[in-house]
Amino acid sequence: MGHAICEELEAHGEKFIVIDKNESRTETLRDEKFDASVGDITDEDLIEKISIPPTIFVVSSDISANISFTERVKKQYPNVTIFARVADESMKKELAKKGANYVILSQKIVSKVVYEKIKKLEDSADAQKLLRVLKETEEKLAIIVHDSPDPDALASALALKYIGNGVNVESDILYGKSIGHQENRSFVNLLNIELKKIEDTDLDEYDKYAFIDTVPDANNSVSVKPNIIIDHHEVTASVPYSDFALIDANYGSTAAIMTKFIRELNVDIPKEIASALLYGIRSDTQDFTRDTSSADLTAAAYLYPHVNYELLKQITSSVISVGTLNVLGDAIKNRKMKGSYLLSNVGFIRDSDTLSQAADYLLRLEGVTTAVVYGIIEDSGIYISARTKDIRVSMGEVLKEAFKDVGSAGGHNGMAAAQIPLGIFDSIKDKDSLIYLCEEAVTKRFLAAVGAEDEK
Ligand SMILES: [Mn+2]
Repeated sequence: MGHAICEELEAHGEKFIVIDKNESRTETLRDEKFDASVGDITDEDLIEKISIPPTIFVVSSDISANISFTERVKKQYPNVTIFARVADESMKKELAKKGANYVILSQKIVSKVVYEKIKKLEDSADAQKLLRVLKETEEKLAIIVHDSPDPDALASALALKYIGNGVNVESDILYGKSIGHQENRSFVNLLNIELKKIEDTDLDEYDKYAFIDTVPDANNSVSVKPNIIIDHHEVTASVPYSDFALIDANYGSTAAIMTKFIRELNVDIPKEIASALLYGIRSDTQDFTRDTSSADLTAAAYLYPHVNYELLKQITSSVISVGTLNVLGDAIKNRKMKGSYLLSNVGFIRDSDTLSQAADYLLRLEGVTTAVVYGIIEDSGIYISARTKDIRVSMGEVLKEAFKDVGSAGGHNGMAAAQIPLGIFDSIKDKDSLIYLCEEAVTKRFLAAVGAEDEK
């Protein structure tokens, strides 16, 4: 029976260890590349010898040994989930009394069913753990989103605030810089999302900090010890320890992760939250066309019946601002082509969100596979936004390669952004010279990074 379970877990890519008292069987398991070691569950010290995982299958053929082992584990580790094997129905009760969460009748074992049960259990364990950490908040929780929060970040923050409210935890949503994109602004206004700017808040007012759709030290302007981190971006640098972390790049959006929590916690979902989350999923996955996982689709399907469509429509049909239109105009006018690379310098701008919209737009131009739009924000830095249709390159990696030694960069395969502080151009006071030098620096570094400097 143990072997069937191993195969099932292996097939799902789960990590596990096998303990068997029979040495030659352990050998065989190792030959099959399972992580197996010799150990006997009747050995009173076994629990001390192995590190106890969150889920254990106790499926030896010695039923009374299964029962006593279950009892011993549960005494020391009441939170461990145990699947234990019994011989017949009559022993089910006894095992349940000893603390087994699930009882497997040897003749009825269907490993697939068992696996599905664990998966559900693990999932709800995540949501329960999040709730436990939230409940530990004594003063107030700070929910920190990235500097220029997008609908995914804001919807997810809203959902966390809502889950917190349910257990009497007060929280504020904090952001660093600006909400530039007009769609994001109307998202905030229509949903009445209350936001605080980090520079206007005293971070000491809070005793717990949650990072949502971002991780500490990435694209946000705070350095506090995180308690909660929920994100779906690929993280390359090490993330500081937190009481609760779910960072999973398999999700196309953080909103899908938050939807999963709401489902698992079995709480009602208000229409505004459902609408916000659905909008977040749709915008991060570009209407399910980019980095979409089945989890995003499942979450969306769950949200649909709870959504306020009128509200969604209002957000989507928001008007384009004059500022954005001007940047778009400049981006079109100043575009330069190098092979299928389009680069456009839009000069001085007020907010960096307009760059990504311009890059998105220019990517639609015939013959363009990659669009890079950049501009300068006074007293701040050079902002660069890049988009590509070329599936062979990762824009995130390209921008890192190009600008990491003079600034910061990051992103996904198809889209990325970078920033260069103006410090290096400090001595240049004349705006036109600055625009020229910025163009030279960005173009040269970008083309070198993609290996296109000599292409004409
Ligand atoms: Mn996101």
